[in-house]
Amino acid sequence: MSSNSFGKLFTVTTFGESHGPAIGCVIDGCPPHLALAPEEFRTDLDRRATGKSRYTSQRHEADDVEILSGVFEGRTTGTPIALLIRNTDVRSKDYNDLVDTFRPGHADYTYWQKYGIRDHRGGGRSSARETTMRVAAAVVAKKWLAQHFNVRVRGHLAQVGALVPRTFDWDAVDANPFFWPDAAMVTELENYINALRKAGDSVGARVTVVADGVPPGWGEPIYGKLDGDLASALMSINAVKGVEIGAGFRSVEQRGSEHRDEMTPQGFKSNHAGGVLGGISSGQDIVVSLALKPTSSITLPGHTINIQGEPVEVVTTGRHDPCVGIRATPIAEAMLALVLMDHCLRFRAQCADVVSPTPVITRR
Ligand code: EPS
Repeated sequence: MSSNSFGKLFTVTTFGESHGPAIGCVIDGCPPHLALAPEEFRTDLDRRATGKSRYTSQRHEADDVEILSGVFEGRTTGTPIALLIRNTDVRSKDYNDLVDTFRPGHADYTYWQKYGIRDHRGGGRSSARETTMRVAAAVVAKKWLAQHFNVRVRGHLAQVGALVPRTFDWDAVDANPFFWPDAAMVTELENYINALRKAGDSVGARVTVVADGVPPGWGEPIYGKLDGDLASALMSINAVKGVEIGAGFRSVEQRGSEHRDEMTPQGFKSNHAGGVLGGISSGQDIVVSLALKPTSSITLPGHTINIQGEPVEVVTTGRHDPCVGIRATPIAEAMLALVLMDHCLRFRAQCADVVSPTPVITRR
């Protein structure tokens, strides 16, 4: 009932709370013989972490991964891989005023109404801290997919408030704290976020993730559609309010003559489908965008109620992100990689020996 696991053949279960002793995950179904060491988690966990720039929450977590099981002499064994990260920088007193008050726009109210009990410290289980384990699990998936299929999963911030990149360069993305693809705009972005923080407010964002190298055939035709599972996985990230595959909502204004991705022996002429046709990968890039809402924890006073249902004013103090979208790129990449890994294994289970007479046409 609690839905802390996802995936069918490559399953990931996460556990832990933001201010508890530790967070962790169990990955089940990972193929054996993949070399895996604790240091390999460092790069992606650092890309996702708080406190790496002035533009995110100043909580400084060590994010050191302990591999508790599933790896023997540096290789996965095919048994469940348990990963643990101990929380090292909790400051629970920031949450003392929230014991019986619900932050508007937050999960405080719904958790309380559903369970009648909640860990108010750091948002407990509803905190973005949980996404650390998704990123850790995806390190395993990304590595296996790259080794076996040359699949590469990348992402970037595509919009912050009204700001959109004016140029695009993948090389710029990891060279600034925003995962922003237009290096010339980074100062503008810095000023924008600084002003926002000063005003005690927050803003929404758009993140785009892309996987290349995915062969045709991954995904299932009806209830296990690749795009359906991607939408579900990406929507499960904190603060996500919308997911688009390919042209997404732009499809509304398109004509069929524009949207259909015409095919030639040399390849597809466009990729409005975002690499998925009929729920199954086409061999084109998988392209997914997500809309993240503005952080609800802001220092501007707002109206809310307490657990008695009385009106109160709330001001959220503590170490919050003025734009959660800034840190969402590695998390979105992780969910894309995890869904692809699961569908890759599902494809192998049913269709690995299918031979198509038609050559795979080149990706666009
Ligand atoms: C978060 C609030 C902040 C962030 C946290 C997510 O936590 P705290 O109030 O305990 O400082 O730092 O993010 C992380 C710790 C993380 O690793 O992503 C929230 O309300 O979701």
